[in-house]
Amino acid sequence: MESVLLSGAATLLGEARRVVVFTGAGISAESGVPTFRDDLTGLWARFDAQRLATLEAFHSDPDLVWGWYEWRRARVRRARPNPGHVATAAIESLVPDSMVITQNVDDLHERAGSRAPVHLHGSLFAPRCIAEAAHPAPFPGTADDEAADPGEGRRLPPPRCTRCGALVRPGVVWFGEALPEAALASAVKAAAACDVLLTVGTAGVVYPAAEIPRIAADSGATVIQVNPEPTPLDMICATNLRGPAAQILPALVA
Ligand code: BJW
Repeated sequence: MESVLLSGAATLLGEARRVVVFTGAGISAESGVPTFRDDLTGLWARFDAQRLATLEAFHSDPDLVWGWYEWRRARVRRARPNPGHVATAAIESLVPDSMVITQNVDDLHERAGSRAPVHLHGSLFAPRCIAEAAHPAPFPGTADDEAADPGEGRRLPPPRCTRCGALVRPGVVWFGEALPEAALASAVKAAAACDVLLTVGTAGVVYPAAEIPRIAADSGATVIQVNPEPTPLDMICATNLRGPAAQILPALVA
């Protein structure tokens, strides 16, 4: 990558007063957490999203879905934040008016020191009762439990809610489900008000999350992208830094 692009982006970031860092699965790739859409290693290259990441799938085969998410949760527990997560937390320290908005369901931003990342697609660590209207909060007792790792492709029966006996489901946002209202509202507000939005490691194809960088661009912010591959967001970005997040983000804050 041309160092002039990198130093120009670092200058823009250094001069910004309000920064949003918008992240996707690519930022956790170098921690060993698989992305979704990368050709050979992406989860959707190996697993059927319709059978695993929809409410219908959970209703029809809860043990398959719960087992798959427990396997993923165990993988994330074993992973460690990488220099990209650490640099993101450093941006938050350098720019007090900043926000990390992530589509990721892992907790690597938190473990790297980010203050309160906004999770647009929920969390692997906040399972909840499927009778959501009755129990909207994370399921008590499961959030911090040591996960049993059932192994790849193994079934595991989900626990039952201790209050009503209904099944407990993963606390993530599946296809066709609404994003958490407060998280989406604060993300939209921050995107519309920032000077610089850094979009990192996302294919930018899942909506409404993919609107976030577009809202920033439409509101006059400079959008900088970090991704080894081109994405549909290229055209709204002032700078496209092609490369892995764990190398480029530390160089941006050095
Ligand atoms: C690196 C790197 C390195 C690699 N460094 N980079 C047609 C048009 C528009 C919308 C729709 C449509 N048809 C259906 C929809 C709606 C649908 C949608 O967007 N579908 C599209 C796929 C077409 N959206 C929804 O269903 C959403 N809900 C909704 O619309 O609700 C409406 C509603 C309103 C009111 C009431 C009820 C309903 C919900 C979307 C939920 C997404 N869920 C998932 C799974 C979460 C749980 C789980 O983890 O299992 O979220 S899908 C998956 O995609 C996950 C991710 O957060 C999300 C985004 O993926 P991301 O992060 O971009 O990852 P990848 O793998 O795609 O890309 C990785 C990138 O990293 C690549 O670019 C690499 O190059 C790069 N990379 N290594 C930096 N080292």
